Amino acid sequence: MGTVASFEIGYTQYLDARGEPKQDLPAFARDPAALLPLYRAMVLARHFDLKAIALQRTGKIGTFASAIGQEAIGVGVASAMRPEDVLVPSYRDHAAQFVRGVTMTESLLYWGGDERGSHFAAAPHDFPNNVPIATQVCHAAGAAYAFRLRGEARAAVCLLGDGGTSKGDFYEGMNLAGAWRVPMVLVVSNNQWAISMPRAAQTAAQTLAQKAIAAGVPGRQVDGNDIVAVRQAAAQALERARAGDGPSLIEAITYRLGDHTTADDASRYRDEASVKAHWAQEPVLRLRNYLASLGAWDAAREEALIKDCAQQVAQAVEAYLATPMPAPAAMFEHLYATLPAALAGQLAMAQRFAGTDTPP
Ligand SMILES: Cc1ncc(C[n+]2csc(CCOP(=O)(O)OP(=O)(O)O)c2C)c(N)n1
Ligand SMILES: [Mg+2]
Repeated sequence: MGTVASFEIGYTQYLDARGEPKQDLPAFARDPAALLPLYRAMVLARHFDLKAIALQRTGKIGTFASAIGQEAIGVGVASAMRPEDVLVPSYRDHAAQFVRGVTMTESLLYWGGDERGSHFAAAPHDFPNNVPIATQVCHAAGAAYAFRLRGEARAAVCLLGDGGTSKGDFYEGMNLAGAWRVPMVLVVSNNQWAISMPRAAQTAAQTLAQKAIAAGVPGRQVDGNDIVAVRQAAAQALERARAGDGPSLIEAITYRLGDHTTADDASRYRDEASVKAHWAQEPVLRLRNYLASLGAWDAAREEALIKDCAQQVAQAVEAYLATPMPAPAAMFEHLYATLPAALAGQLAMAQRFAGTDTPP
């Protein structure tokens, strides 16, 4: 029997868990001026996460999905994008969104149940948070196809979880992207868990990156806690997309250090020792150690940054809490041109309940 096809999946890491370079670094990673904004963005995302969890605990927002431990993926990917590209995120991708210009106040509005939080003033082309698992891959493939059709040098960057790669929408979106060579970059945040389902139990595939191969799309793995590896892989995939060479998939290996959401208690299904061991791999300290080794970071700068982040987050929370609640009619708006009769009755009831009778 002869071999008719074969493939290899590469893995890239530049900075190891202690922040020491393992191979020659790309130019941006040798330049503290290029790395410092990335570090600041990661620290800000972590501050936001901790505050958002606290806000949920005190009833100020609804359920929240934190990105603690996954900051290098969001910041690395978004920092490689151009403003005209389009981000198609899941619900755990605020680190990427903040780099794109989405405000922390908008994010809090979203998690507080206010749809105005999905109307990003500074990132109007980016898609809103996507909660139905993997459906955003089809949206991204469609957006990327539109860019190709119009001859625009733009890319759709889709963020997805490991569990999402078990869904039909993932395979359908990838297949279309491969067949039509659309400018899509799909980044899989493999945080090892889909709620309580471990990575090993949800697919027999050796890697998630190889799922791209069947669609004729190149797939690779990177250390998702190494921002240099993530950013470099994203930049290369974006260059390919803009050059008309089609889509790519990047599997970023990371670990979900927190609960799935604030509605979850991960201690019920996973071992505390394993979580603790993964804290040694986390991305923020890794970059801080590397910056310190370049002489570009120290305790005083860290202290100043922490103060600045706390202040920025506090201001965002203040603006969120000061935003007047949407009218009850708002939840009926924008879905239909003409409200179906069954919902019209519910709208009338909501307005009676709220003491308003203004039609939407
Ligand atoms: C279509 C669909 N089915 C089920 C769910 C319930 N659900 C919410 S999150 C989740 C797990 C997703 O895991 P993964 O893709 O690895 O992303 P992560 O939450 O780890 O970032 C599931 C099954 C959903 N949101 N949408
Ligand atoms: Mg996951």
